[in-house]
Amino acid sequence: MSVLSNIRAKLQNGERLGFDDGVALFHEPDLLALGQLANELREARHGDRTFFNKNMRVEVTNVCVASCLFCSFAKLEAHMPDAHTMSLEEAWKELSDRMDDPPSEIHVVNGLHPGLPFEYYEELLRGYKRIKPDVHLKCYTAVEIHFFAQLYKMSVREVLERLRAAGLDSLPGGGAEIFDPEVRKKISDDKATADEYLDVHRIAHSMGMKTNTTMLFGHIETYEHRVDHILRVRTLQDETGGFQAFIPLAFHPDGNGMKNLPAPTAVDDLRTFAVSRILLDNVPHIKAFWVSSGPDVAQIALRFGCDDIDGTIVHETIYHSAGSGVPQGLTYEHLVRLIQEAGRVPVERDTFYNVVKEFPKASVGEAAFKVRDRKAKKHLAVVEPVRSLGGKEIAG
Ligand code: V47
Repeated sequence: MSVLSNIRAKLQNGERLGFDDGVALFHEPDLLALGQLANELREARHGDRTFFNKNMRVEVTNVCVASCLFCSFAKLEAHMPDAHTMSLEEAWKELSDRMDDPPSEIHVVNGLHPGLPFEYYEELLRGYKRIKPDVHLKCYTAVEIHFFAQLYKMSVREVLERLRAAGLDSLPGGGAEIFDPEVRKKISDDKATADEYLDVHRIAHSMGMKTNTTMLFGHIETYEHRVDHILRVRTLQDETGGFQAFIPLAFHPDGNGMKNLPAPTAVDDLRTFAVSRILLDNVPHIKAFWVSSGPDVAQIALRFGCDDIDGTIVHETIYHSAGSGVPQGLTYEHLVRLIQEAGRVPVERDTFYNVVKEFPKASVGEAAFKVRDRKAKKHLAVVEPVRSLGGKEIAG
């Protein structure tokens, strides 16, 4: 029996996959067969539905006391030339400027700034809720929450309670990196450990908060480390049930302490999405973050286990500092088209996966042709008169 048929048989018998199965899946040479298995599991949960939301990213400060090897975004100290901390007014303006087509979710991720008062973070949330009371605030990673607890001498629960009273709705998944202690020590020594990161999520879940979690892959870790990471997520999820989505993040090497490493390839991205879906039998959503994998790979990922694609994201900077050449945001229409052309049903969701709007499934190619038709008509409406005026041929 091949490795994959063996694993398929285990799943059919309701057996749970273990560490060795996970490693074997990463070594499976037949990428399409691996993707097929992940796709079956994805379709069993979600059919063709593919979720996305209208979100906005804000990074209010890149000042950071941690020195993660993979990070091209953080500047160590506030006086350094590219260090930047937004005033509350600047941060709020990011939302008030977009109130003609507002996001349903704001995702805030920051550096670990040693010099701001805790009230800054509370007031940031209050201000966003004043501007848009129903906006969902998915703010501050578990690493930030752990840092706040240390810096402001509170327990993690107190930090979360105060932030929740100020408007915090859920936690994003950033800061997980790789849980294995040896790898973590090498790439991310001076911030929350894996246990501390997971503990913040455990406490948030116990307070009834939903959270996401991530894995940074494609740097110095091995397949074994990835499996270990995914299984630690699965174990906590067994305990709490509070994770909504798992997001594998492909490492970007530009401008950081691991710049000599190659970025993971598309095949590695797809394999990692697929194995995540297969192993994480208790996390409802596997999210492709198109900023990290690129829109093209994220689109294919929708057939390799992913059922969610993040998001319309206005204003991303972490990946752009690390050399990502993709746009800073995708329009709503672009995302819908990307999902439809993958043969899926686009579903705009809120942060808790309630349906905001469900689109029809387009026949393959239809979505592409529609957009091209519309754009071509617009283009020809401009080009044709110019042609007839000058009588000159226009290139193309
Ligand atoms: O924690 C930083 C990662 C994360 C690099 O919760 C890098 O819905 C690759 O967590 N190459 C922030 N990755 C982004 C994040 C996230 C993204 C989308 C959705 C959600 C969610 C969360 O980005 C950081 C870190 O792990 N990161 N630098 C880099 N050079």
